[in-house]
Amino acid sequence: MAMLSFERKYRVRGGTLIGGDLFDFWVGPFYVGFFGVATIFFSVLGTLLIIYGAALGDTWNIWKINIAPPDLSYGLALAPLAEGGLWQVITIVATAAFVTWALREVEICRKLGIGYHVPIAYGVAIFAYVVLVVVRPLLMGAWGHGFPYGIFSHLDWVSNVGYQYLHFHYNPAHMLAITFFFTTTLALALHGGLILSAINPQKGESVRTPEYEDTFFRDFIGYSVGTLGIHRLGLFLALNAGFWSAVCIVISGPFWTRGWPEWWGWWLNLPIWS
Ligand code: 07D
Ligand code: 07D
Ligand code: U10
Repeated sequence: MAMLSFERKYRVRGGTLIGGDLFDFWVGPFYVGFFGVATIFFSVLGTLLIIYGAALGDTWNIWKINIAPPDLSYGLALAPLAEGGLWQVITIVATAAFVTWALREVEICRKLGIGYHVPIAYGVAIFAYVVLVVVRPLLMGAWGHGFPYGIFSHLDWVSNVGYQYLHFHYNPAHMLAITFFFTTTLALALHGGLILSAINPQKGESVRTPEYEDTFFRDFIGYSVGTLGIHRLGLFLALNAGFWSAVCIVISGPFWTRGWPEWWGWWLNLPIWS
C-alpha cells in the first residue's frame, strides 16, 4: 500500500515498551514492533491450533466447528489435548494474542504522544473475555465452565448458561449492561447524525461550526454536552457496557446460584409492604 502523504511525518522511532529499537519499523501501512511480531506469532499459532482442533473433530463446516473446554470432572487440572486440553492451550494463546495487540496499541500511542484511551477501551473487551474463560471457571472450580470455541457452539453455551439461571434477563448487572449497550448506540446515532448534518451540507450550503451543533441540542432538549463531552460520554457508555457484562456473568455461579428472578425476593420482602 502506498504511504499516505502525512505518514512520513508521524513515523517516529522510539517509545517502545521493551527491546529498544528491535522491530521498530513499518511494513506497508502497519507498525511492526516487538508486540506486532508477538501478535502475529500468537495469532498464527492460535489459528493453527484451531485448525488442528477442527481436524480432530467430525466436521469442516465453518459454522459447526467446535473446540470444547474439558469436562467438569477435570476441575482445574490440565486435560489431554483431545479432551479439552486444546481448548486450554488456545485460551492461553488467544489471551496472549489479545494482550500483545493491546500493547502494540500502547506503543503506537507513545510514538504519537497521544493518550492511552484506545488500548484502555480494548482492555475492557479483553477483561470481559478473561472473566468468561479464566476468572469465572477459576471461581467455580472447573475449566469446563468456559465457553466453547465455535460459532454456533458458543451461542448454545450462552443460551444454556442463561437458562441455568432460569431467566437471565432478571440479572440486575445484565440489565445495566444491556442499558449501556442500547444507550451507546443511541449516543452514536445522535452523534453521527449531528456531525453529518452540520459538516456535510447539501451542494451550495456552507459547513456549520460546533456552535450550531450545541445550539441544536440546547433548542431541542435545553442542554448540550459539548463537542468534547460527547466523546467522553460515548467512551464512558461503551466501557460500562463491557464492564457490566463481565460483572453479570461473574456473579452468575460464583455469587448467585439460584434463578435470577428469585434474587428480586428482597424487593417483595421489604418491610414497607407489610
Ligand atoms: C464487528 C469487529 C470484527 C470481529 C468479528 C468477529 C472470529 C471467530 C472463530 C471459527 C463485533 C471475528 C470472529 C475470529 C472465528 C472460529 C473458531 C465486532 C466486530 C467479525 N464472540 N456472540 C458473534 C466472538 C462471546 C454472542 C459473531 C469472539 C461470548 C451472540 C462472531 C468472542 C458471548 C452472538 C463472534 C465472542 C457471545 C455472537 C459476530 C470472544 C457474550 C451473535 C461478532 C473472543 C459476549 C453473533 C453466530 C461481532 C453471531 C456473535 C465472535 C464471545 C455471544 C462469530 C471472537 C461467549 C449472542 N460472536 N460471544 O460482530 O452471529 O462482534 O453468532 O470472546 O448473535 Mg460471540
Ligand atoms: C467477551 C468479546 C471479547 C473480544 C475480544 C477480541 C478477535 C480477533 C480478528 C476481525 C463482551 C476478540 C478478537 C478474535 C478478530 C479480526 C481480524 C465482549 C467479549 C477480546 N442478552 N447473556 C451478555 C443481551 C439473553 C447471557 C452481554 C441482550 C438471554 C449469558 C450483553 C439480550 C439469555 C451471557 C448481553 C440478551 C442470556 C450474556 C454480551 C436480549 C440467553 C454472557 C456482551 C435483547 C437465553 C454475556 C461477559 C459482552 C456476558 C452476556 C446482551 C438476552 C444469557 C450485555 C441485549 C435472556 C450467559 N448479554 N442473554 O459481554 O456478560 O461483550 O459476557 O434479549 O456471558 Mg445476554
Ligand atoms: C475511528 C475514528 C476516526 C477515524 C477512523 C477510525 C474509530 C476520528 C480519522 C477507525 C474506524 C474505521 C476504519 C471504521 C471500520 C472499523 C470497524 C468496523 C471495526 C472493526 C475492524 C475490522 C473488522 C478490521 C479488522 C482488521 C484488522 C485487525 C487488521 C488485520 C491486520 C493484521 C493481522 C496485520 C497486523 C500487523 C502486525 C501485527 C504487525 C505488522 C506485521 C506484518 C505487516 C506482517 C509481517 C510480519 C512480520 C514482519 C513479523 C514476522 C512474524 C513472525 C516472526 C511470526 C511468525 C510466526 C509463525 C508461527 C509463522 O474515530 O475518526 O478516522 O478511521
